[in-house]
Amino acid sequence: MANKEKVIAASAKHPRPDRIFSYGTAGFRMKANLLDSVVFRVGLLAALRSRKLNGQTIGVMITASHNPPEDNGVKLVDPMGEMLDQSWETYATSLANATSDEALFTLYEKLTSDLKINSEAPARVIVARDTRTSGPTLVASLVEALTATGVELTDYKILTTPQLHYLVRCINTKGTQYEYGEVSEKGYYEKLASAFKKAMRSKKFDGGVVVDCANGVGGPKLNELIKYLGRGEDGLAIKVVNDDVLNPDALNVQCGADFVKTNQRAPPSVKAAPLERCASLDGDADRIVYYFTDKSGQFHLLDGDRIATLAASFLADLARQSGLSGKLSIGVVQTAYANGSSTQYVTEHLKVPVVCTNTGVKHLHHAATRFDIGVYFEANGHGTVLFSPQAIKHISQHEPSSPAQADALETLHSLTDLINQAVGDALSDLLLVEVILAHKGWSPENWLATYKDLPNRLVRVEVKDRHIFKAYDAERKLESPVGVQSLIDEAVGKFSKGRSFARASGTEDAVRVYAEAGSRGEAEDLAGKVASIVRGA
Ligand code: G16
Repeated sequence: MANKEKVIAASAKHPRPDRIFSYGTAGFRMKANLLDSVVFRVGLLAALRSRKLNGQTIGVMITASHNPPEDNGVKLVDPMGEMLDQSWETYATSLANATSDEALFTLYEKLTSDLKINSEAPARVIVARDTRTSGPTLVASLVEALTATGVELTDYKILTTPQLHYLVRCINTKGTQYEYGEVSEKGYYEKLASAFKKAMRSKKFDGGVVVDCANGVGGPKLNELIKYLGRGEDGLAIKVVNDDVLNPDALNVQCGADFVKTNQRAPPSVKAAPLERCASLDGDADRIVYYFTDKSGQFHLLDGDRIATLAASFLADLARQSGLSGKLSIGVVQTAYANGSSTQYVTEHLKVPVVCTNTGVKHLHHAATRFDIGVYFEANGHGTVLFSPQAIKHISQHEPSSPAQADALETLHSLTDLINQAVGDALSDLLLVEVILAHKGWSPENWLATYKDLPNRLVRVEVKDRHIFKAYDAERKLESPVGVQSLIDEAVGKFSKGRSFARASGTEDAVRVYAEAGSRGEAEDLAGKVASIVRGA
């Protein structure tokens, strides 16, 4: 039984502001000065979660990813490195909203008994944070909750979100048949670098890649990774830009994956030659988008949909070439934001099934586990590829019947190590894209030519109360406010190849509107019309 006095006294130092909190798309996100009590209470939940799982290590990541520098956030990572089990999100929300320190402790005890948690079981938590200035104070709040509840804590200081997920998975699989890697940041770099070199073998890169790190944690971590990749004559030349983590106000400002995806243009700070490959990470390095300008100076975005289609086609080819295609089911998971042309390309050209889920990697990840090779990416660049235990077994045990089969199998095998199996990881995805382009001998223009995106527009609409917007059908339709969906349907009906939806963001205080149509002008027009329907509601 937790020490009542200790928990209540510690909680009293972290008073809850007068507002309602909810565990959103990626945990709790808001202005950092509102988060103190939330992080303390997340510490209590982490203690419960670890004890419920008999002392398996739970991760806590303090980050607000793509959000502005003054925001912060907190999310929990489950033992295999995946997002917190969704059934526990409601407990997180209830703890965050408990009205007094006593009520908080009563709820903590109620959860202990309702969830049949052995309060004598050990509890272990690891924590990391991004580069925001509010991070250390929030970690201190977490530590107080963990100390009051007798949890063993390791603070990994500054890491990318995917590095924390990696460590959680490594710790919990150590000594088992699913051992994932060495439990250290160095182990992470070594694993990626060794898989990258194996995947490349004699293949050559055509030029280098410019990587915009959003002035976030991805900058120093990519610089570190580069040391492990080596830069022999045939190595990949990575030019790192926007890696200023000393100026906290620069984070995600006029740069980063979200800026590029939303504005459909390169950050002004990224200077690249025509046809040079460019990529942008987000503030905690779990998203990546590619882009380039052509010889006429026109900008072209190669977003998460493009990475998904590139990866799916490459993996399907490798499965075929290694003689495993009959044994491995391949699928792609997308959200409503996926460009209609990408979905059509996957189903009609690649002949691979597509599943559509709600926004949030937790939803996509879950759906991807249903395939032997599950490729999941959000259009915003957040995603990865999951290999089922069955797939890993087939890939490891298959006897190739020709040198070509052996070659394909070796590449496939190296990709199971190169691709982060815990969560979408911008650094791992960067290397994956580079490997695929090198194998295919493709320029970004070849990649772009695989299909033609429908012109689209993403708009952020600020409303009084975004919570009144309730979506269904993988967030492609609104059930409330009543009547809004029929207005949207009516607007969409007036455009050729029109498609649009509105949904409340789970990370920002806004409603997002997505629209695509036959021409750029029509997509803009449709987005504007749906945005005003949302404002009117
Ligand atoms: C988070 C989630 C993503 C989601 C994004 C936007 O990304 O991890 O899955 O796509 O928020 O979500 P929403 O539209 O609900 O605001 P990140 O990179 O900010 O952690």
